[in-house]
Amino acid sequence: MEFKSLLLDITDGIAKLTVNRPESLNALNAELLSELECAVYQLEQDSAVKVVIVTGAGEKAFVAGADIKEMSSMTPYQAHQFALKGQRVVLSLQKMKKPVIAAVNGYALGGGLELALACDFIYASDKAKLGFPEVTLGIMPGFGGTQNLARLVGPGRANEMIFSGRMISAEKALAWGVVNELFPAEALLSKAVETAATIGGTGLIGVGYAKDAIANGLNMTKEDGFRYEASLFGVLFATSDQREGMYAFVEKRKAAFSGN
Ligand code: DAK
Repeated sequence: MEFKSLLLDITDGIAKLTVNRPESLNALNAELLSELECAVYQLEQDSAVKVVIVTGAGEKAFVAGADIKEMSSMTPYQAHQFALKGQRVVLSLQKMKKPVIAAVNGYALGGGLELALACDFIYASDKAKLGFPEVTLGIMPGFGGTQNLARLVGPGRANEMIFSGRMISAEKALAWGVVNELFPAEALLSKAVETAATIGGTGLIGVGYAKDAIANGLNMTKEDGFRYEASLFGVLFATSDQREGMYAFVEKRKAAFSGN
């Protein structure tokens, strides 16, 4: 599918998905959300794609939120459809079996921060600013932000960010654990690609199952989480990757994983 507001580059198993509406600081309008929904589905199905990186075009913004100009004149029905679409995007991204890295190159606000939080982890530029300005618009986060942020940083910090609507600096986002690591803007993407390549060189069935265990385990008691982890661990012993990984170690060679 041809995209109007998304750029998609797939090189060496790494898909770089760039939100591309720099004139609106990459704000998410309904059309862009539809494109994101298609892109996520396409990337999940494409066996050539091992790892996904989500970023924003231009130097200023990752995504400055949902498109306020478009939202301002929505009917309740359109707003409902918009909300459902946005939630589908965030949920499908979050449920992807493949690892997804957000490279936050500038403002990540509202729905934009929610998009980043739906990824498996976030790298950011040291100039990035993150926040949930929704309350300043008379609304609240609605693409999973209240849930994902509170799980990541705890209720106190999530409450402060969401109730005040204030942006936090990249340094604070790092200190609070919203982002994993900061890089100078010009190095951000290459660092994300470097990590994506490291992940892409491993046994990706194991990575996918670990992602499943971490995400679903967070909603279980610890005991149930351990039990779930053990079942997934056992299933991996039915894969070629497990045999290849272990034989390669014993034979002192680099494993050649097939993803089977
Ligand atoms: N929407 C539309 N246009 C935007 C935009 C946005 N979110 N953010 C920036 N732009 C546009 C600006 O209007 C401007 O366009 P022109 O005036 O040139 O035509 C252009 O991008 C450049 O922006 P600025 O001139 O404002 O640039 P500055 O450097 O002065 O300021 C800024 C940068 C990021 C501080 C500022 O643009 C800003 O405050 N932007 C709005 C940020 C914001 O409030 N974001 C949150 C949006 S609310 C839902 C679930 C989720 C959501 C909604 C519903 N349901 C479940 C129902 C999500 C809501 C949100 O994300």
